[in-house]
Amino acid sequence: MSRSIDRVADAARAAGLVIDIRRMGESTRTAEDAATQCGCDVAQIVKSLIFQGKDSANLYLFLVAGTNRLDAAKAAALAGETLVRADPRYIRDRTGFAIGGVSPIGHLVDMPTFADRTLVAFPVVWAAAGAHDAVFSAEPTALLRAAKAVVADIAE
Ligand code: 5CA
Repeated sequence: MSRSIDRVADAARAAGLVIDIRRMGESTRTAEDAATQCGCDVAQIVKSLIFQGKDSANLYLFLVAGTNRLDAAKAAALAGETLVRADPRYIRDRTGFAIGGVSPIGHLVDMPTFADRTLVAFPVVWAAAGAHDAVFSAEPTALLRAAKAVVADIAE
């Protein structure tokens, strides 16, 4: 297993979240790809979107249901500053995950985390596990607790 996947497994264990990380052997880079591989609705895929403060460069993690779009104004209000999409290399350096494999848990650094409240309605959700073909499923409330996410209205 890659170090990135190991970090996800370690973070889950530390949070008391029991997960089964699966390497699908096919791309799970996008929510659509992941839903195809997991055999679930796209809405049940947790997108892990990293934004940064326009001036501060602080990173923020937004966990968004696969069919929803992050509302920029709501996200900025929660962060308390104007946000811009983070640069892929900066994301990799600071989180330890490449885009397409960014997990909700196991980042190199802690960052304020906010979660789309529509996720909690599902019995199970699927999220990236640190690689382009790695995913895990979890009960959403338990996952969001492990991610230390503030559950909020963040979708458009
Ligand atoms: N593995 C899947 C879900 S399990 C996954 O990681 N999906 S994702 O939505 O969390 O990650 C892809 C997201 O990365 C895209 O929705 C997009 O918001 C973001 N992204 C894609 N390209 C870039 C880029 N060049 N710079 C910053 N963010 C990007």
